[in-house]
Amino acid sequence: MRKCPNNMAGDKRPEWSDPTQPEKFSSVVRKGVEVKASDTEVKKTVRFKKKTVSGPSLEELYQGVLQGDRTMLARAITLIESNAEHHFKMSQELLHKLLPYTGKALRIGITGVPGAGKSTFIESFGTYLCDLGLKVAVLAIDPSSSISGGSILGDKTRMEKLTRNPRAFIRPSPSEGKLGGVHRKTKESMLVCEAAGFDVILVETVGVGQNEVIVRDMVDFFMLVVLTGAGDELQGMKKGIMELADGIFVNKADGDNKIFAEKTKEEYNRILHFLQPATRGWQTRAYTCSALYHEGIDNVWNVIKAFEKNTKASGVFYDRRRWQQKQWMYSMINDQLRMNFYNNPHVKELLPKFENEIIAGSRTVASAVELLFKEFYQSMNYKQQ
Ligand SMILES: Nc1nc2c(ncn2[C@@H]2O[C@H](COP(=O)(O)OP(=O)(O)OP(=O)(O)O)[C@@H](O)[C@H]2O)c(=O)[nH]1
Ligand SMILES: [Mg+2]
Repeated sequence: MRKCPNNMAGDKRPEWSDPTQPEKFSSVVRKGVEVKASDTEVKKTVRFKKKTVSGPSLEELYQGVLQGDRTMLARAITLIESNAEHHFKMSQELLHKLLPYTGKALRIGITGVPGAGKSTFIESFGTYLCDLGLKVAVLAIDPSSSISGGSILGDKTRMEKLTRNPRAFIRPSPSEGKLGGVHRKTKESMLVCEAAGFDVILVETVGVGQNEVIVRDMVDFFMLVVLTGAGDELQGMKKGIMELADGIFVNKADGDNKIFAEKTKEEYNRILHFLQPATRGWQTRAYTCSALYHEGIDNVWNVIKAFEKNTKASGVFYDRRRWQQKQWMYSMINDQLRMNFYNNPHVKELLPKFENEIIAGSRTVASAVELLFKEFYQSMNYKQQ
């Protein structure tokens, strides 16, 4: 019979084995192992450690942006667009460091009704500028994703060539949200692009709502892309928006439409003659172009360059930029006020309750507002003590 190995000492033959013929059985009953309570304790091992992806440091962002690193530029803009308080602080520090490198780009705002051809125009105009050796950044203030739905998606396909151009950088819009901040976010994104070395910044917005005014307040040249239309339509067009523009471009001046585009241009010029110009010393005029067929695009640039030369010589260019700094401050104050108010825990708690009461007709709007502010101010006083 083979001898059991050491560690099997204590093993027994099974009861049913024949003790007279032990060599016929190889089965054994192994002795159990005594286990202490402490051995059964499950060791705490963290199996799925949550990965914390730490973003680039302030210094990395600063250096990256100055070197024109696109990834860092995109990260810096993401930081600016974030609504988190610690991101806000970091983005402000970054801006403070970058500010000396800003201000050299030409800032151009582009607006027009949905379908006017803004995106196609930016593709054509942006590519034209890149071919001239300039670096072009495109930013968008775009509420249309909620109005016409998914126009950013459309833009990606309409700006395909520009998206692939190494001299261009395209960034879709920050979302509006209740706390606002679109003005600040776009303005600051623009400054970061300037620090990254972009020569021309194009800010696109759909011509609805308040956005034209916001863009007008942050650009040097503001252009309106329009379509051909009958005289009556032009008369009915909001005078306000025409008075914001430094140039009106009748797009889609191609094929059979060309002749109508020329007529529309004349019509616009007639109306513009009676309007207050947007920029002192500069007569806003209408022109035709075809974004799709790249016609008249060089003329757009000539108009803008002439505008720059004219307004820089008269000082209007610099006056406007100084005034815009002031506007930026007020816009930030408004953001801050809104953010403080809506993020206040007392306000947050009361708002939905008051909303329901107002809808049910059991509370007046005035009393809700009065109480909300009372709570807000009281909690502010409490904080200050
Ligand atoms: N014939 C012609 N079609 C054009 C021209 N420019 C744009 N289009 C067409 O007009 C349509 C709308 O163009 P977009 O560039 O998307 O217009 P948009 O103003 O950006 O529109 P939203 O993003 O919805 O506000 C597209 O089908 C374009 O191909 C042009 O110069 N000529
Ligand atoms: Mg578009």
